[in-house]
Amino acid sequence: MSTRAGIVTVAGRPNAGKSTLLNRLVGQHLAITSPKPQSTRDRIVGLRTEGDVQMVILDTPGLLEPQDPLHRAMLGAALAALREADVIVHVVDAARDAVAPLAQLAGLETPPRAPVVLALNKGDLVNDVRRRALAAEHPDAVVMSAKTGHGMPELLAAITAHLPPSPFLYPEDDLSTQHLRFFAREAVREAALEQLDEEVPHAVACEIEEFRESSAPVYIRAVLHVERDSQKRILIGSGGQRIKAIGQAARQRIEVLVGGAVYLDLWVKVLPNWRRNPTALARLGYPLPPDDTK
Ligand SMILES: Nc1nc2c(ncn2[C@@H]2O[C@H](COP(=O)(O)OP(=O)(O)O)[C@@H](O)[C@H]2O)c(=O)[nH]1
Ligand SMILES: [Mg+2]
Repeated sequence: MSTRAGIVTVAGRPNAGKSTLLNRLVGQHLAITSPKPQSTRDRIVGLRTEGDVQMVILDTPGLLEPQDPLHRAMLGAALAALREADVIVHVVDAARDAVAPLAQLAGLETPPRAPVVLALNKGDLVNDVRRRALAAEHPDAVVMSAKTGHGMPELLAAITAHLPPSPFLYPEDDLSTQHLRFFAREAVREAALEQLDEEVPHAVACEIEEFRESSAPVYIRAVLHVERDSQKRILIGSGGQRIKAIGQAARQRIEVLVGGAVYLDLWVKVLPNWRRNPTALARLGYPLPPDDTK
């Protein structure tokens, strides 16, 4: 049997539905999805193996003009994933955004090297008239919905057509190349994101200080870092209610990922201005790109 395999980078503006698409392609909730923008901060790797095709899917932070060093790290991660791609899936929120060239969104002088499949997402939110207009205007695009699964066969076929012949790169049963520890961090961050409003979610980072997979229940000590005391108080909530709710939701998610009981020891600490501090960014998993000169 001749197989195909390669790197499929999912890119686009914030909130287009990239992480929802990664989760659908993998068949498991690996990446944080949220109506709040900028929930994805670094690249998430998902694997999809079906029949004779293996996709190494890279979910990326949304392409946007960086406002601070954290954003520069996020953009750097997205651009690196574009450079690695065999195929790029450019996800557009068809209900909200106009279709702009990916190079323009990414601030690139030349288009990316890899072929681009245009995925007009949130098709479930557009009416038939607009759907027909979109299809006429972008005949090569796939109108789809990462939420409902509509259009997935067409999208998979369009991606597969660009994948090179190659042996599989990872074991067929693997869902990711990243470790549970990474996804535990993301699960805690996702639970925090859901419980917080306004600007606070952007100031939250999670660090897994200890991950003892061999103990039963699995023992995890996690710290939620915020930038200011006022944010710490919000995160803890009156009588510790909010942090308790975050911990409970996060634990349940991690238990699905590890397939067993988890003890989550969750702390909140202030790490002043971490979003602007290159050393703190690197420690929290968001290193600035090597060519960052600002
Ligand atoms: N109605 C609808 N909502 C979607 C679809 N795909 C994603 N969303 C929602 O759009 C928001 C942003 O999704 P997310 O995957 O986090 O976007 P990302 O920032 O591009 O990764 C979330 O609230 C998703 O539930 C879709 O096909 N239809
Ligand atoms: Mg995302």
